[in-house]
Amino acid sequence: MSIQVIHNVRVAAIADASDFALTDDAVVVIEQQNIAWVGPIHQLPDTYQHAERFDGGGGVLTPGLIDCHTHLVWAGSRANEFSMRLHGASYEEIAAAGGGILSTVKATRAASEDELFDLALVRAKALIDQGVTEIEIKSGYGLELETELKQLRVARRLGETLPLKVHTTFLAAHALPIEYKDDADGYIDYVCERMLPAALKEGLVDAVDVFCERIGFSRAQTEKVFMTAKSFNLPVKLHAEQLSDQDGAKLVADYQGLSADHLEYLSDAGIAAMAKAGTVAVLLPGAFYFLRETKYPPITQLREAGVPIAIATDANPGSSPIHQAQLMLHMACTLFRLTPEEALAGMTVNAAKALGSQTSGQIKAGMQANLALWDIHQPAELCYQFGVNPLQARWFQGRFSRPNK
Ligand code: DI6
Ligand code: FE
Repeated sequence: MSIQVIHNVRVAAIADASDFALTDDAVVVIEQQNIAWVGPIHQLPDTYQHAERFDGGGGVLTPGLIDCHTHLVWAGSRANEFSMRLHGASYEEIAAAGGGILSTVKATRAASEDELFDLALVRAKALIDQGVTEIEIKSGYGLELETELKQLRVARRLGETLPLKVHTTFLAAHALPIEYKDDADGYIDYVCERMLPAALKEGLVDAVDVFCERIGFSRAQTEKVFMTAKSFNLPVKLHAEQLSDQDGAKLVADYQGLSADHLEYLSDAGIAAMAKAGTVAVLLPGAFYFLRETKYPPITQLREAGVPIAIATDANPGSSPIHQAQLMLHMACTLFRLTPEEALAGMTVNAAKALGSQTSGQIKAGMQANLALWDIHQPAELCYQFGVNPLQARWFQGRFSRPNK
């Protein structure tokens, strides 16, 4: 049996933001793909005394980071829009010139599956080299059957090719395609009756998401998608309260949703419903920053209500063109005033919760051996600085690798 003993590390086990035990001079034992034992070196059981050892050099060992909200698979570029905005064009003018989500849809439809794979591969590798071992990837730039399937196949292929666990999310209800202009209900019927069953039949769907917003889909349309998802026993999540309060967080909580994401306009009723259902609040500081939002998610109230908080990149071409996990830890602290412990719990234990994973996000016996070793002395350093990558090594399901720097 393959056994690895990592010694000379400080282990941040991260059970949650308030239970952030740091064990000095610790040892983690990996057997095959899983963590078999964690503790201080003087308690290491005899059976592991003579196993192969890896010297962690006194660095900090955390669970591998988990990015629980990304839109990683897309083609084209929105750099021109970025530039147009900085030259004074309004959002409407850009949309009228074929911009916005629909411009990414056009490019994604035109790209082959291999082209999409190559584009997404670079982004996924960037995350891996920053200590990410698990991500979620959404569809939503196809808005018609073939392209939604193509995006989800690429997401699955990334998980098969890379040392990375990939969770797929079906987000066909992301925007209204031109083919259904003025017929949002008709599009939702197409999503529920044709697209979701087809994607499910190919084994491409782990969860279902909707963009519930004035410029997305209504609460009633969202509920229709949720009812369909539930009829297939699929978990749901929601882009909720990003630009306005649509009462979406309460809706997704009522469907026992895994997470409600964004949440700048979240109400007290939404918080109470999420707390009751155990729905995770996924905060996306990259989108907040890039869109130059001024309204903050209600962090204090979420904390007081005991809602688990996760942090993710929201990597996408329109509102968060950022593939930097460590930067999100930093921004969670600087923009949202999370403590470093909360930020790290947000990209480990709580991100695992947001993905419905029971076997990742913490360092304890029985969990998968997804680990990141950092050349730092205290975990807060991961949040404090960015731009210098302190990742020394990572283990994915027990497999060791070093980052490309
Ligand atoms: N909310 C967002 O911020 C992104 N999608 C969503 O539902 C925007 C995606 C894009 O502009 O391409
Ligand atoms: Fe998003």
